[in-house]
Amino acid sequence: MSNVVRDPRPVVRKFLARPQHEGVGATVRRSIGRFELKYFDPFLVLDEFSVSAPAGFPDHPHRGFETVTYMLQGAVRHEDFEGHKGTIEAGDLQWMTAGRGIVHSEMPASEGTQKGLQLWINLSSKYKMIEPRYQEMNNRDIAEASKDGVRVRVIAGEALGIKSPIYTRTPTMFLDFTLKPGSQIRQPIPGSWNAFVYVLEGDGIFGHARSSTVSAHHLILLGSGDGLEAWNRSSKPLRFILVGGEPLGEPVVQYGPFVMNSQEQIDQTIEDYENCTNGFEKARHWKSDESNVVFGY
Ligand code: FJE
Ligand code: FE
Repeated sequence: MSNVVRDPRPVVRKFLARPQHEGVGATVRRSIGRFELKYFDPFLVLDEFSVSAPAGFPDHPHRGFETVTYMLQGAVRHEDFEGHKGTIEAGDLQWMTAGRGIVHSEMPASEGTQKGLQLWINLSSKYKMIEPRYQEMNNRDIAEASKDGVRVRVIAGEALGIKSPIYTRTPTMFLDFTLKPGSQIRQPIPGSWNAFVYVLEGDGIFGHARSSTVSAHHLILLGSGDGLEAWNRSSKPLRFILVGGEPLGEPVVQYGPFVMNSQEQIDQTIEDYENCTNGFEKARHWKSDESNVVFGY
């Protein structure tokens, strides 16, 4: 990928992600996936979540897409129906390809408020029924580069000459930028991809030097061009994620945590989940450890 940005992408839409209730007692700021922005191909959901015990996301299924969990503060304990379990701590990444089916729980793992981002990336029709797969990285293993007041953590894709080892079944870039006051970036993005920025902290200028300021909890969609230009002209650090992905251009039929291409496939999925078939076999006798603790049985 060329390192030059000749045709910066403009900001075409802006959304404030207000808190809403999800899971059991949890709060999410949902930007993609809400009514005004149901789908931004290939992205289905972007949640900035906040959970404190005993709230959380107890036993639930997924099929047909990937969930990417990137922790910002605290920790979440994850456990699935195949016995895969672990704790995702601040700075850690879990890239889960649900494929034909995962049933799992995602619950707070420590005291206080656990915060993070969860992104749902759609899978192409030919990969919706693949075997589930996890790619996990600890905070210290995520590649980081710093230059001229800019720090980038490369979750997926490439930035400042550094590449992430994460394999993206749907071609995706996911970069976590922190800009010191007075600094700026130019980041190439493949021309045919959809791309957005979500601001985590501080105030930034995106797209063009004379654009208006964007503050925390805002999502901005980028228009066409070959990259992102962004500036921090404030007196505090600016932190945001830049995410881009190759659009699938396929029909999307969603029923909660099941995302397929047709209503028939959704009906089949509901049947598979109810009957524990076609990938949901192990759900028959499974219950997370957490569900015993939380509900006391
Ligand atoms: C889900 C409602 C949900 N955002 N962010 C319905 F809340 C969920 C779900 C999550 C979720 C989990 C974490 Cl750890 C972080 C999240 C939604 O689990 F899957 C459905 N279907
Ligand atoms: Fe989940």
